[in-house]
Amino acid sequence: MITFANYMKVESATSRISLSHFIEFSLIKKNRVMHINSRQWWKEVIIYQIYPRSFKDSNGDGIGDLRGIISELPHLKDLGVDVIWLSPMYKSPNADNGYDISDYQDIMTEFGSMADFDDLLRGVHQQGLKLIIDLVVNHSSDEHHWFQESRKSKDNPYRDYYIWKQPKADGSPPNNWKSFFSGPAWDFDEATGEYYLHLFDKKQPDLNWENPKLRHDIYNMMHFWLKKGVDGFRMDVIPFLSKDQSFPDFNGGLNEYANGPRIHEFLKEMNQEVLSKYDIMTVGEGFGVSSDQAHLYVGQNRDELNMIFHFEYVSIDRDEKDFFKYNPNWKLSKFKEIIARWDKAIGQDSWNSFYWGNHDNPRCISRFGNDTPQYRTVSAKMLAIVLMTQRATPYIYQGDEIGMTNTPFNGIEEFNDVQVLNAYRELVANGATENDIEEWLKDMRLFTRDHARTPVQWRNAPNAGFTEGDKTWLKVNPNFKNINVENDAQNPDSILHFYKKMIQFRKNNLLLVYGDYKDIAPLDEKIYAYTRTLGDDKMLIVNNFSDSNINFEFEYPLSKNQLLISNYTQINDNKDNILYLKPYESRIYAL
Ligand code: ISL
Ligand code: CA
Repeated sequence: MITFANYMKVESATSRISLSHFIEFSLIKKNRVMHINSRQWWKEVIIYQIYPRSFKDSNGDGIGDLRGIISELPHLKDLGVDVIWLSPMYKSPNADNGYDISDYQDIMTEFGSMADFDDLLRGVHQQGLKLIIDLVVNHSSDEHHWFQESRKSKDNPYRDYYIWKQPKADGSPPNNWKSFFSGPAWDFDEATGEYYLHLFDKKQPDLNWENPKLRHDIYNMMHFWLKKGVDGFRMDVIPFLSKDQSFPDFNGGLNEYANGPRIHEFLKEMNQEVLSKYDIMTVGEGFGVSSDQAHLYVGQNRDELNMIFHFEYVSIDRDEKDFFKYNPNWKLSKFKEIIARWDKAIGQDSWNSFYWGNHDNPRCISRFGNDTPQYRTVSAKMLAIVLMTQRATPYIYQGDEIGMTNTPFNGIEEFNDVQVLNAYRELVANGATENDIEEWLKDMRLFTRDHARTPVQWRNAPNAGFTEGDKTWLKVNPNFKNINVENDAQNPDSILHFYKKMIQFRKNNLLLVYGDYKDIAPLDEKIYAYTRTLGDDKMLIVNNFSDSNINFEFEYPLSKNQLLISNYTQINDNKDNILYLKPYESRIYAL
């Protein structure tokens, strides 16, 4: 196997590159000059998401915490990632595991103290890494003092920090909006006789972004964290901040809350007041943002966000009408159409992100790969190749680097997620039979967010070495005896070592960051094949997304010494221009 030796050493991805937007950066490569428009550090990094509750417990209470993360920073350094995104670590009563914040400038008791956070940030920076934190400002907790005040009286100074409305004449809610976590999005509050809006749990009241005082307080809070030195934000359900002030009835689509009339005004204001003053990165959770709308959020001349996570390809196996129903008919061609359409929409003056999973989705190997013992390792490696060869910033979700899989959840008592528990309560309240519940549980077992939240499997030890205590807040996947970090670290052919290799491979090849993307077999239902091109350099990436052997015909014959990476140790020789691909085989060629 050859390395891409003809590439000059590029600057380390995290090194600071000019802030200005239309900088043209020249790379001298051999005797040619390669021009890369708008080179930015946040396009060149690899990001790793930590869900603190499930990452590592330091004090034996069965709940992950900040000191646990500190103890595993060497694992992340060794893996080779550049940036850590930390899911919420703020003070919270945990109705939604920290996505319900009761104090934006304090730390969740179970996770530690502000001193622990400062140590974590220092430790991250000492390792040469960066830390971005979650910004959850569509809603707060109902236990936030703003809401405690707000609900007291109609003339309380904090009343307008939230969205209060009169009941309809018959006493019913102001409109038909539904909560993502079951039931109406409105809750009646006896004290003042009005409803408040909550798009998520009733313990997550929506903040009123129409109120300039609220916006100002949020900006100050952001300055507080940025002055500490955090390197950016992942912004929770950011397209939801602005609401149509006529509060019209909706047809029930999940996307209808997104892209409200003032969203871009708010984001521009946030950028001007806060973001533009620091060398940081931002990624918005782009729920409900279509490829046509993407550039409005992330266009380089828009002064809003650097990139968003879109939902289209990660939702491809879900029923269009029911988010929690499996769509057995999803097609690889559709997946590829989505990737290509977004690539085009992003164009040369915006930027994109790519992720196979996060704390809201089942494990990617179980969805897009194959989690049977025979194919888990190769398919996980194939997904790593795809992740590291997209024209987008790659995000690795904790545990994916060792190929963690979905967990067998059985009865309702094994689930934890508010989304599942609320839905269950609603079913029971509506008189569902045991059979109805069993049917519904089938979908939950496929799609529950709990799959992503089981403790990270560190060792073949009680509770997977996640905790020294005798219990964990959510069950440990029973496959931890084989699937764990220690095992993978010892085995040179492991998924973990492959991730390390792919991370370095991406970092050594700016082509993989900036090169043009072209799908060369868009209609194939088993093969995902594309090229990346930068100047005179070109790579071909071929992936077999099926469990069968496939003969893939390329334009012309490829020789063995053009092969840069493969996820199999033994590969079949090509014959003429035919590649004989094994199940889930993935190869990268230099063209
Ligand atoms: O997770 C989902 C489906 O499985 C989505 O409906 C999810 O609620 C949506 O993507 C918004 O997610 C974000 O905001 C929520 C929080 O529960 C999620 O964890 C967070 O990523 C409310 O803050
Ligand atoms: Ca703990």
